[in-house]
Amino acid sequence: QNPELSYADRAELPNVHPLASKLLRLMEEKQSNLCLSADVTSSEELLQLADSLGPKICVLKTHVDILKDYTVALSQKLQALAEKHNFLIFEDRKFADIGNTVRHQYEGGLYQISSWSHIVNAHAVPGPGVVKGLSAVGKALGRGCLLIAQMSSKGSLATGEYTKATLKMAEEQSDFVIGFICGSKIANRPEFIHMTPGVQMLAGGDGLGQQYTTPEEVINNKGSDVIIVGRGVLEAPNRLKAAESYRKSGWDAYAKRLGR
Ligand code: 5FU
Repeated sequence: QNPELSYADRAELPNVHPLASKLLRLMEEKQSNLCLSADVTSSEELLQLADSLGPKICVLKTHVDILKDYTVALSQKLQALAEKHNFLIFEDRKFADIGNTVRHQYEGGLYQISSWSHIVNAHAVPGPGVVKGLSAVGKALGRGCLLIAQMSSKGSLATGEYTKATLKMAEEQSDFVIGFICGSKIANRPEFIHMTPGVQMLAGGDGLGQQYTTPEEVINNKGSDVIIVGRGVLEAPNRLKAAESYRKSGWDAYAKRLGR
């Protein structure tokens, strides 16, 4: 087993994707492996969250199709906040169609996701064409994609051989795939970034199939790189305090994993 590389070391690897490198570098700078899942339904609240919690996070994850009042101006303001606070934007669109369709869904429609989201994700179920279609739009823009190798929800079918096949798909298109949505580290290539949803301070679930693991378990024991936290922060009485405590837990678990 190789000694564990730091995020900063991984940012400098010769074959790392430029976007992954940028993310790894800003994680080290901000001492944050926290991705906020900003699952709110008003643009104003989304912008307020991005501005107030921006300093604590490495990635802001959005579901723009749950907003009741999406406008182009919102995406421009989000980009400005990403610059201001040095985080990346990840639209959790979960593309899952043939290459030609996802190409249009990524570039066009109401949301024009490729124009503002640094990172998107895709299910592996259609086969490699889904990545080819997204890459046809996003590669020239310097964007990157995460493949959904595992899901946090109970009874997920993304397990075993499916997860392995997803890993292979990523390896074959590593000029656009920067990593995975997964429950634990699945790839040995340190260039890939592992991001894990289903994180709260207390293990448990939500009654609709979501399953929660703790930051310590995800980062230190499962070897993932980024914790994705939604309601753990959003439903806290003080969101800023909650974000800081997730940032600290995630970072402490990383330091422990490195033996620092
Ligand atoms: F791919 C996945 C997954 O496997 N589980 C998830 O929970 C994505 N998610 C997203 O992470 C989900 O759509 C929510 O946006 C977020 C988790 O939110 P929570 O409030 O922390 O449960």
